[in-house]
Amino acid sequence: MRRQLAHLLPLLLAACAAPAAIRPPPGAAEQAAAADWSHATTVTVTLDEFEFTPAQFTLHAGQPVRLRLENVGSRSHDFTAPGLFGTVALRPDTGQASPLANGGIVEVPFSQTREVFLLPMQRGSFDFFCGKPLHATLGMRGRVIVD
Ligand SMILES: [Cu+2]
Repeated sequence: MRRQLAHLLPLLLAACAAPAAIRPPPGAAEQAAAADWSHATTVTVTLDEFEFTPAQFTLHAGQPVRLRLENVGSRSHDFTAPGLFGTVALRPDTGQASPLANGGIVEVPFSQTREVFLLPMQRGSFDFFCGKPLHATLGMRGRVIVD
């Protein structure tokens, strides 16, 4: 038994270290390729201690968006939204910066800005929060409505 645990331990540690990747929704690649990204609407969300501004905003299904995440605070924050990112098409050149590979988390170091170009594909209400310890409890949470 002890031997078996020793074999499993590295696997368990690896699973804890890296957030699970999120699969893009069916048809995302085709929608991303067909979208007119040059007409993406810019939506800016600021991250600060300890709030998102705005804490609620609306996106429109089928309309490309440039989501600008500006950290204006003095600590590192993130924008964690696995539910939202699991229902969008990302601009094809997103590559390494894809929040899908990182479990739906966009890290935003302090005084920096991150941009994600996305095309909402599913109407609904999606919660987001900051995953840094206690930040969500202190107020860093919000909601995206896709209509
Ligand atoms: Cu935070």
